[in-house]
Amino acid sequence: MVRARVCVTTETRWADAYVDECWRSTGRLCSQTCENTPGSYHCSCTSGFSLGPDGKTCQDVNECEKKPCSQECANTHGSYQCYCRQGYQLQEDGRTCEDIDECSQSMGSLCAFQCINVVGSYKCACPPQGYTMAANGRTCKDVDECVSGSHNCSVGQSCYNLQGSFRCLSFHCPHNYNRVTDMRCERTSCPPNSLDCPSSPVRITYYQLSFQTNIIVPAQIFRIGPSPTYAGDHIVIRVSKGNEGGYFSTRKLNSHTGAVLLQRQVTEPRDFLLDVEMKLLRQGAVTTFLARIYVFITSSPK
Ligand SMILES: [Ca+2]
Ligand SMILES: [Ca+2]
Repeated sequence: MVRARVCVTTETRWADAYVDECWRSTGRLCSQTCENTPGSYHCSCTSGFSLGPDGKTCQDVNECEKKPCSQECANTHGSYQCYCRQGYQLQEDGRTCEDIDECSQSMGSLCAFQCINVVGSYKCACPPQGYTMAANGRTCKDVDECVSGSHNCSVGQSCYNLQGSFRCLSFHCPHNYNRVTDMRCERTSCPPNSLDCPSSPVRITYYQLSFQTNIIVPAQIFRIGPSPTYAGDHIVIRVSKGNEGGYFSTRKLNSHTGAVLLQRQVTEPRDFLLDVEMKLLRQGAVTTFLARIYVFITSSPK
């Protein structure tokens, strides 16, 4: 019995000297981590927290005060999160925001003509001449130079607007023709004994047509026929000038209507001036009419 009592006393003394406050305390001494030390203890906090003035409470550290993010910082309990503004993306370091190259990511769908990457955003551009940016900021619309007055046509010329450009056209009437309207010349009466005059066109009419490159061919682009028509009318049409490349052909739709077709694909913008001659056989007489047709092939709209 005596030996046992001595043993207990010794054990108690040892425990008094090396008491572990962290384990012995019924209440929590530290809000997070308690570390026992010889004769005492101290509290510590995990990353993102700092020990408060009372030496036991851990308080959230507002990391954003040290500005760790290149753009936006949001403090969270025990940590923080970086955010980027629109047009930027967070890098792998979790802090740095870098510009998004919208142009290369969108595969050309953002802008109709040209996409230009800028820091934090992007912008669309139009060809330097002939187009302006539409209100949507994405597509380009043709400038109508003839309406805006930015054309350089002379007083005697007509301005004709095209996608991305314009043309100044002159409509001349040959010397034995009268100008009836801006676009029409009519032959004066033939001098007696003239051989050429009766077979020359009684009327020359100008037309302008415009198409985009690479339209599907064959495409009927023009119709011609007498007006009014009479029973028994018969016409013969041909392209008498301007079809050196064989781009055009004619077709008779019925006895008094002919058509001009674009039969060969035009891949590059170019201008044509076609003379389409129609001979009308009516009551035994032949009369010639001439349609002088400007055909403008423009590049596809941007
Ligand atoms: Ca950008
Ligand atoms: Ca134009």
